[in-house]
Amino acid sequence: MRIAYYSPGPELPRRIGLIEGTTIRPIGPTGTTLSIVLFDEDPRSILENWIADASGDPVPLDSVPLLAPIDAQEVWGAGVTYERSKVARQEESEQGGSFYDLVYRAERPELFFKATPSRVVGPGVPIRVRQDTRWCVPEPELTLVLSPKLKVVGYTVGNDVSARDIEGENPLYLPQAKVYDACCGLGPSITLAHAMPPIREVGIRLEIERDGKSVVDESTSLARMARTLEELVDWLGRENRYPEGVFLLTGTGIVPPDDFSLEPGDLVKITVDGIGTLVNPVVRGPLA
Ligand code: DO4
Ligand code: MG
Repeated sequence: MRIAYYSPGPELPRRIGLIEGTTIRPIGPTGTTLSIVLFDEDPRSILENWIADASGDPVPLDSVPLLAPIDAQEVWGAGVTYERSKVARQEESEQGGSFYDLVYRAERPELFFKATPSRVVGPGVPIRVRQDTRWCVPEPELTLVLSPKLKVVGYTVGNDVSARDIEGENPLYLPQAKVYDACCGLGPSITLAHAMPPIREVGIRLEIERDGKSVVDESTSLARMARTLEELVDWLGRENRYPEGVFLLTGTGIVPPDDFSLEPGDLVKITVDGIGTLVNPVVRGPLA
């Protein structure tokens, strides 16, 4: 079962839709929110009830804009959860290298605040390269959609856009490398937990096109993650509550070659098995 936020037309409020093949149809009352689904003890049942009662017609998926599947939730990230990420950080950081090795092996994972909903962009909306970086990469990450009680309600695709030169200069600059306007892509939809393939078999692919040509095409699998999703969620919930639910990006296992940096005009495509492909163009410069 895949759901998404979409815009049914200009001036109309966003709706939650059920994706069925190449169509989407509205479910739930107008004005309902993802928070309402997440608050429910049994999100699957609430959606199944809405589906049973749905009276709106399905429309072709490509005829309506899908929106970022978030409303009031915080977005957090886990880091250095794959060996590839650990090695890349050690290479980019002259003095902080050992911190990454330590955190890769430590019981406590790296968890960081990534974005408020207003800093998140949805499918087709540009992600931004900071104006003060020369080395910026997308990070394709399986993303957990968690209820206020930290139950995994579903999964979406996340892009933890990061400035490698800023975080490499000094690990204390991490928040500036990671958190700024349009620093995070989410979407295109949420696959409910019961409908996902077995998690360790899930593949993640990162494709980047420049001037219509493929310049990056790399894949990994959740089997390569050095931690379990359960332990990441457990640590996320220590000493923090998330009254609206929370998104957790679970770390990147793909890092483009060191001579690669995103440029304006690039197209970033991230595919996660069982969810779909999140596509975002890239911009740099002041916000519109
Ligand atoms: O420590 C830097 C951030 C790591 C990260 O975002 C990742 O591994 O995905
Ligand atoms: Mg990351």
